[in-house]
Amino acid sequence: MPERIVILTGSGISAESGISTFRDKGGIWSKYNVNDVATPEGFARYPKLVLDFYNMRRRIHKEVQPNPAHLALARLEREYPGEVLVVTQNVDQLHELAGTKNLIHMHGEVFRAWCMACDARCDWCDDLTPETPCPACKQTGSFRPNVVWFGETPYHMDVIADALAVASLFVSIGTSGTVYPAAGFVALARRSGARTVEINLEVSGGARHFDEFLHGPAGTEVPRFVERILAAR
Ligand code: BJW
Repeated sequence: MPERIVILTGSGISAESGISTFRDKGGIWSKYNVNDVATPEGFARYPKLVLDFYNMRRRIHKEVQPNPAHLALARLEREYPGEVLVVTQNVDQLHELAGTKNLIHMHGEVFRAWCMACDARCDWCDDLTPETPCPACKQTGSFRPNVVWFGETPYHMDVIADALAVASLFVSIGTSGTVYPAAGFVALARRSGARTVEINLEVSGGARHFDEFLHGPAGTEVPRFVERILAAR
């Protein structure tokens, strides 16, 4: 029976590429009110503020490159004989740029847009304003970044649940374990019999559910961990 690995990544994996995390000192939520910029209610109240926030994020994300942690996960997928699924909470493109193929963006993607009026989704690299019409239905005011805000349902939960139920190894990298449902994945995987490993600068909210902790920067610890898995197979 081939081994199945599920890897959950959070903003910490992209920190060494130059993307801010959310809750660390100086992180995004220390500069922006989460209720204003990351909820449907915030978008209804302050559409320009929210779209400008994501325009700024999109511009930063255009400039960054994958770091050794993203590259190591892509190598793991290429060289590991079993199945490797990366579930990222990140809206950046760094896993794709590194070469990862079996990838789920559970919180959406900043380079895609979604029309809440007609449900069309499309790639989107430019700035958005409240006057930007949806290319499909031409309506304005409902066209927004295709990201998952608080109170909205993350993407592909059924596929993720199936993968967690059969995982033999679950690895969490660079996430604080404070946002659900992602924060609950480790407990689900462990209940299904998976070995659980955390890679982080500090102990996360789900610490008690992990069998092993690798504390250090993802750019150093992930390549080392991948090397170990590939050597042991
Ligand atoms: C390094 C490092 C380095 C740094 N190397 N490591 C009460 C109880 C339970 C749940 C709820 C509740 N009230 C409401 C809820 C639900 C709510 C929730 O979880 N709230 C909590 C805050 C309490 N969740 C939701 O609403 C979600 N939807 C939902 O639950 O729907 C219901 C449903 C569930 C299941 C099935 C079906 C339906 C939606 C959550 C949406 C989150 N959205 C955001 C914004 C996305 C778009 C964008 O990017 O702008 O997602 S918020 C933000 O947090 C973003 C992230 O993906 C997410 C997680 O953050 P992350 O990545 O963990 O970042 P940090 O900053 O927290 O941590 C960084 C970590 O990296 C730290 O640990 C550092 O140590 C580490 N680090 N440098 C290694 N170099």
